[in-house]
Amino acid sequence: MISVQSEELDFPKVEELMIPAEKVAHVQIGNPLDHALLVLLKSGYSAVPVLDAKFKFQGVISKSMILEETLGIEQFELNHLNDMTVEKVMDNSVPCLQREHSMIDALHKLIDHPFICVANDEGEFDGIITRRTILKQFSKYYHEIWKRA
Ligand code: 4BW
Repeated sequence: MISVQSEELDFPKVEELMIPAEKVAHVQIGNPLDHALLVLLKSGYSAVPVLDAKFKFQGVISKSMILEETLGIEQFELNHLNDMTVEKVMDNSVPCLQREHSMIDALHKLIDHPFICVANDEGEFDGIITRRTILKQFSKYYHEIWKRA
């Protein structure tokens, strides 16, 4: 059994681990769904942040949310995609973090979400923190602690 004092671990802040806004694929709240689907397919991500025209964080949209919306009674009705906007299908109840939060705050939220958006006091989008980053960080700690034991 390895024991470690929590004060021995210096957990980084979200701002040290996040992917900055300029490297994050996103869509705008007023975009038609066909555009959003194109962004998701081209970027290769299953979900991306939704921003408004002032770059404020509004929610998250995923491929499955869009496909679910196009599912008619018997078939996918893809021709309806340009009649609807991102706002209609996005999830606006997802949590958000600020740059000053600790990695542990991110860890708790990343249990239920693959990524968490980071925004400032005014709600302006700063970037995302992903499950991959946190797992990599914990793997690093684990090996450091193991070496010290
Ligand atoms: O294009 C990719 N490059 C790399 N290096 N890894 C990728 C890429 N696409 C997917 N992955 C891997 C990552 O490990 O597959 C995981 C799941 O991807 P997802 O969810 O289902 O598209 C990735 O895990 P992650 O890095 O922890 O990312 C979690 C989620 O965060 C992704 C995606 O929804 C979002 N995301 C990550 N980087 C993003 C992004 N969204 C927009 N822009 C980015 N740059």
